[in-house]
Amino acid sequence: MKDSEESDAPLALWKILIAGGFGAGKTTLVGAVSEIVPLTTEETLTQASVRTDSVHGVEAKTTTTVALDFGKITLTLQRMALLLFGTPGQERFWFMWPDLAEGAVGAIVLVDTRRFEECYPAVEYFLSIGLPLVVAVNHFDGADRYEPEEVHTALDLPPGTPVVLCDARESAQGRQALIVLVQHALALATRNRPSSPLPSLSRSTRV
Ligand SMILES: Nc1nc2c(ncn2[C@@H]2O[C@H](COP(=O)(O)OP(=O)(O)OP(=O)(O)O)[C@@H](O)[C@H]2O)c(=O)[nH]1
Ligand SMILES: [Mg+2]
Repeated sequence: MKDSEESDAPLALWKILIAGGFGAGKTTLVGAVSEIVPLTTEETLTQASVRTDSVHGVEAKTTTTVALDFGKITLTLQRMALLLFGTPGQERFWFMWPDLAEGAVGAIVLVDTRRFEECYPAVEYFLSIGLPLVVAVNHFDGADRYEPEEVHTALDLPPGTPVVLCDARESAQGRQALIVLVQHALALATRNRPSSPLPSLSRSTRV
């Protein structure tokens, strides 16, 4: 391997969760930013599931994630590769969250402002396990628009928790939200444990 290739190689490989309520845009975000063809586990929402899967507010939705989404993105400047795990949004699949959170360094929680309450369980869960999180506000067409500060207050987030605006369909916006999460996780790790590095799936490894 040439020296230049070695110096360009990502130093760290982090596991990141993309979470949020049902239909908030998790699968869309993973697909928009991933540099590999994303793995998806979409199943059709059928008439039989109507009582279980409320599509109120997302009536155009025809499929839902039943296990996870998976993608990958390299942040060249940060010399970091992120493995993205999109979580399932529906309550009947929440039992998977602890397994998906295993080894994760941070989480993006997507918020659909038409249905704020849908994101509460994910926010509460990540706060309860001490996982750094960034709230990404995905303004759907026709939805009321909110400033990040208003969302921060509405969700009663701990001081310092970043809130960003992010159209999940726009790769650049998803990427920026991930960079904010990386910076936030690094800042928290430095503050809480100045001498110990953040966990990494693979350090000094070419991915
Ligand atoms: N207008 C608009 N539509 C969006 C946006 N983000 C996602 N969508 C659409 O909303 C629908 C739901 O998006 P998904 O990515 O499937 O949502 P999800 O959070 O993965 O849903 P579950 O896995 O079922 O919880 C899709 O049809 C997307 O194209 C957005 O920012 N604006
Ligand atoms: Mg999904």
